[in-house]
Amino acid sequence: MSVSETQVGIIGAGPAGLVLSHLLARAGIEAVVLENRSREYIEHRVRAGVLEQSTIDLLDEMRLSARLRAEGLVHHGILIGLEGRRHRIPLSELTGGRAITIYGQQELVKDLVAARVAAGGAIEFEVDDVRLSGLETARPAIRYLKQGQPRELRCDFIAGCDGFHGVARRSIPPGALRVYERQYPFAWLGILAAVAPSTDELIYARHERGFALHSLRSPTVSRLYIQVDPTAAIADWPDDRVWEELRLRLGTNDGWTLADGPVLEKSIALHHSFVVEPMQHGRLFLAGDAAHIVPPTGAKGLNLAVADVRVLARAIAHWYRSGGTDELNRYSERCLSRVWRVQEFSSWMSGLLHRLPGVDPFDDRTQRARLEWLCRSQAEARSLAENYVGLPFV
Ligand code: FAS
Ligand code: PHB
Repeated sequence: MSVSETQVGIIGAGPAGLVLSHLLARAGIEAVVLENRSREYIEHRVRAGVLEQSTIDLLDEMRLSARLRAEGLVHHGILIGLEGRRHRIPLSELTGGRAITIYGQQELVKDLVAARVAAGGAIEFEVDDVRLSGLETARPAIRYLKQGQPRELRCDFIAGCDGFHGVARRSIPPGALRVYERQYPFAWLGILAAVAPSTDELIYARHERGFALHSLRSPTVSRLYIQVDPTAAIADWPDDRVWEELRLRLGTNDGWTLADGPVLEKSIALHHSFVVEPMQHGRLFLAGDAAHIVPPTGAKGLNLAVADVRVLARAIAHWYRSGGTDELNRYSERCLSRVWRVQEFSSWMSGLLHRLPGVDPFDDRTQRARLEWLCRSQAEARSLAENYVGLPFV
């Protein structure tokens, strides 16, 4: 068994693990990232697409935003579609100039991996059978297989950035965590299409046939979602049917048309809210989807992962500088205040815009009235805008 030593062992090369490895390197702290997929795979995995102002500001500060600034699309508003009408929420006007940037998660992952490798950072891809031990000791360890060979990485801290299905959270004794969970009675079928977007800003549409979202990735690539039943299968949704449904749900009374094109990727994502408390167990710190999942309606998952590791990197750097554990001990509490704010906002957005199966006519009317109020009340629109562009980091 080959044994190696480092300061921080990071499991997972998603946005959480990669941003953490960069933040620690900036603080002069050594880290090793262990990822069970190939570099090729993680750099092509289609997921998020909306980056909050705070995420952008942090990537600027870390000098990791060059391509994002060059190719990302800055949006100062979003559109709400309701019964054939569109209403614009002027995000920047309502938030003192803050904005969102559209940039594919896989593009960000590509940039973060390239910069880490170029700086000589350690990322091990295609590791297997990752196992954690000694979490309640001063030198926890991560055992794993690399090309079938057993390895052990000893460290001061382990960062569990391995997503919802990862091994880190499952390494914590069951009774040590409180789990909060909510399943939603709908899912999103998402497509990536090689067609110029038919809108300059995101369209969130509430429709009696169900929710629809027109997002985008570039001037030539669109990203679109429709609400489907959680039991739906990709085979039920041939491309033509998807485009037809998008046209119906995004349609307006003013003759706007949706251009279609070749579908590059199609996937179904269930809507799920999940939070574990605390986000720490001994020397193991959970961050991102390993600790919490939000429904994508608020476009928050990736941004919350970045917010967590910003707090974690500062707490770990404080420990190496001063030996103080105060910031480490407050890691969970500090992250969870943002996590619950975002959970509330994301489930509010989901409840506002989706058609609930078997909905009671009274609830249907109040949902519509809530949406109409959002389109009329500047206070309501400002509340959405503040949450959507992302609350400043504290
Ligand atoms: P990730 O899941 O991104 O990364 C975890 C990494 O750990 C992965 O690379 C995985 O391969 C690796 N790993 C897992 N188990 C391991 C093990 N045992 N050993 C080693 N490595 C392991 N969020 C938004 O904000 N906006 C959106 O539009 C949006 N759309 C989404 C669409 C889909 C289909 C999905 C699934 C999610 C979407 N999200 C969206 C949420 C998503 O972006 C996540 O919040 C984000 O990827 C979280 O980042 P991480 O916590 O780094 O987890
Ligand atoms: C996306 O562009 O993929 C996207 C945008 C907004 C959301 C979710 C996903 O709420």
